[in-house]
Amino acid sequence: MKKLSNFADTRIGLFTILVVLFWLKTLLAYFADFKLGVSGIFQYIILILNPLGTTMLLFGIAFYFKRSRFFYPVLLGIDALNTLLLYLNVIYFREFTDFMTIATMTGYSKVNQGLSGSSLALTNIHDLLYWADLVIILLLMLFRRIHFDPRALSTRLSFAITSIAIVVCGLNLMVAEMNRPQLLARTFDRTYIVKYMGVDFFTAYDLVKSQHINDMRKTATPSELSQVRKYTKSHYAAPNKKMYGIAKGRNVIIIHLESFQQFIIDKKINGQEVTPFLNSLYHSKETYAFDNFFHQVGQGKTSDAENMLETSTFGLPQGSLFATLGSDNTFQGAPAILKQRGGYTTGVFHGNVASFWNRNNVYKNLGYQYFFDSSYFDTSGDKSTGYGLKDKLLFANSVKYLQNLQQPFYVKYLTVTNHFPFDLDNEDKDPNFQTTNTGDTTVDNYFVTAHYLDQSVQEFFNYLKKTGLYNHSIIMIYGDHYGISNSENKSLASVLGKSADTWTDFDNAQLQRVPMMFVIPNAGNHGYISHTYGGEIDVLPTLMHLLGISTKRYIQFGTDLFSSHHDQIVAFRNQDFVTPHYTSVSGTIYKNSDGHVAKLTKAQKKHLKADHKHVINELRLSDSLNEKNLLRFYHPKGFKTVKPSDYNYSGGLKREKRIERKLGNKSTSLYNKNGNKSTVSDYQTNAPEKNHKSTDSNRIKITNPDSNKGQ
Ligand code: GP9
Ligand code: MN
Repeated sequence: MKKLSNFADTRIGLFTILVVLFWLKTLLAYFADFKLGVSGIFQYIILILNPLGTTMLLFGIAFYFKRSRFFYPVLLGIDALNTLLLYLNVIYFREFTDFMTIATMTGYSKVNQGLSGSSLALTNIHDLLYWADLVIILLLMLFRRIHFDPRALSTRLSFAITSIAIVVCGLNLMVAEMNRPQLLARTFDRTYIVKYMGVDFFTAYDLVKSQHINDMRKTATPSELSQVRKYTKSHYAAPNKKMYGIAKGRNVIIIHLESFQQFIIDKKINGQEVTPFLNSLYHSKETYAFDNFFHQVGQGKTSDAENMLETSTFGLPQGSLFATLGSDNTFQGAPAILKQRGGYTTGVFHGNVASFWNRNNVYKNLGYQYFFDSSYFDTSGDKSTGYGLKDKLLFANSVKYLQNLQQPFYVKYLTVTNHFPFDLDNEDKDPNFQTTNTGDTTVDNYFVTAHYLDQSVQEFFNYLKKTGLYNHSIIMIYGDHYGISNSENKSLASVLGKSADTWTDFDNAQLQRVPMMFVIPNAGNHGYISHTYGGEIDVLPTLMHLLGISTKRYIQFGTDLFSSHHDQIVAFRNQDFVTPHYTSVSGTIYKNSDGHVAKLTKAQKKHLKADHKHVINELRLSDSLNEKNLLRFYHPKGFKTVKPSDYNYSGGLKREKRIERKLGNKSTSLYNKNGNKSTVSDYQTNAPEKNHKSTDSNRIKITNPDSNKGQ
């Protein structure tokens, strides 16, 4: 004890004690308060070590204050402020299962998630531990048990401490990026950054990012908006009269096929179709399908696809628009427009945590009324894989929420099981399906999870048919992006009847096709497979026109796929592009018909140059719109600006039932239309986990907050 107090009497000693105590407090937060979804020994090691670097760096600032009367207050002041930051995050996390951004702290965020009075009710007895060390140290100083050390550390030594701290932070970042490549570039989830780098690092990172965004936005002017508007106006494609309104008033059911590429459609392996059900839809007369439809995502992957599909603006050149701008951006997207113009009720079903891709905030800005995330489902035991609830269970367990939604509804199902690394428990594998044997497990597994996804969709369709929802709906099915990355495409070559030796960038680009189908039952059976070239940016105007809602007044970068004026130049996020005849990859032009580098005439060259310019221009204008948040200056006729504070995703089912009661016999929910009888028993799934007892351990860690969100 004596030794310890002697130690505390030196500056370096007190510094060390405070660093260790703060480290322990952070670990307390990590293990008792935050749910970080840590899995594997490696992640635990990173988690335990990550507070050290930043704490040393911050507390070490005090050493540059040589005089005692500055050194001690600065050291304790930094400790107190850092404790406050940690503690506010603890409270915030208890309420929102998320971390505080600079925008939320400064009240700048449009999503009203400041700490409210009720947050005080979220305090816990162990919270005392966050403050106890500071109080004790202060008391010991007051009672002169800890003496002030007049000997300052030399500047050189202070600098050495700072340098060591920076090296520790650097190592931390390196190890984190090894375990989770592109952690910072993509910002999947704030939880991930805290898990790998700690709260201080996250806050500093967020500060830099928000500063950058603020700078861009401050200088934005309405005249920049008019440039964008001029472009989208001139680019507008009037609807095809034959298609306009053919799905008017119907429910919209969107099925997002995770990582699903077009080449799986109609693919046979060992004589067996990989996705027999989706194939049958693809060829059905009820379906309008597109076989030259490309994904256009950047680093934001799923979230970029969601953004394009629902706002018809591009994702960002770097990172995910949802994650970086989505908390504050003004959107004029599908959920709000359909609600305002078609009386739609809007919702999302997704078996992952709400914070992934910042959806918990973005959906409010999009105007989504319901978000059934993993907290609404039992994801325990073998019910989930890496990204959440298995697809069969997501569909099956969603209907208890779906059936109480007022019709027409606009709902989106985000599947997850067919996601890299395409792991599936043996119990979910179809014993009759034999996959490829390429020697590349990613490729071989991909077909297995795709097969599983196909069955999941089929089970859901059976339910839709059984309950009659089918005939009153338009079901839109699409793949969000590639599942097999370019680096693995060569393993795929033989499966596609090609050779790995002659594989080129052209082949990579062609593989970016994803399915796009509009299933419109009971509407004349005029469906067909269209060869029109298009991409995710084109979906919103296409869908709106099918629903009989004109798009002329909105700022949308895509054009209706059915329109004779549709723009068939498909831009990729990196400025490569595909047209019906040519494919441009890093400046090289390939001819689609034979895949060879094109020999172009002068006139063709000129034409393709113009196409490239067009691509650069639309991406630039879309970036300007989103980065500067220009839609805040745009007020299309009749559009009421979305107020995110109107939305709260807890207690969804209760809310649905309250609305049903209020509407009485005017209620249009399936449940009420079905004579107030649940349709849950109409759902048939062969998912083996369905009746498994829930276990307390989430085998694959996805956070399932024991919040009040469930019904
Ligand atoms: C996670 C899921 C996957 O919630 O949407 O996102 P991805 O990794 O495909 O972008
Ligand atoms: Mn995805």
